[in-house]
Amino acid sequence: MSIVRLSLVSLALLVCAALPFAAATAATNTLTVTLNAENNSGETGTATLTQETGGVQVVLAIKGAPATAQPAHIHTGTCAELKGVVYPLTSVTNGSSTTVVKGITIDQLLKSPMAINVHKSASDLATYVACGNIVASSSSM
Ligand SMILES: [Cu+2]
Repeated sequence: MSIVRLSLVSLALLVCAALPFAAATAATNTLTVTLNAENNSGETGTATLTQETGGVQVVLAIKGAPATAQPAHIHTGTCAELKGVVYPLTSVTNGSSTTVVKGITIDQLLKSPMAINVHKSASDLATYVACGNIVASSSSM
């Protein structure tokens, strides 16, 4: 009898303790990253990240982009100091690109500095035409 009562109290405490934790760690389902022009490219746009079951869908929409394929990646670091490529994205063609990066979550991308950048062309990777830092938006907090 007293053991049952104690168990119920423990259970109630456990639920009370878990609820605020669950609310504070709600998964990020969507995130919009603003892509700013670099090197006077005139290319600006957005990257829309959507959490799917098996990964993150990344949709790039860029104004002022040429028909020529422009390589795009998720890099570690920031636009001010880009580091290595961690996830290649589908090259941007006529301003659009859609990729599902498998096996990751948006929250994982937010844990350390990362940025999405677009290169001028496959033959001129050194010239960046657009970049945006992956940071949490205020609406998702
Ligand atoms: Cu890159």
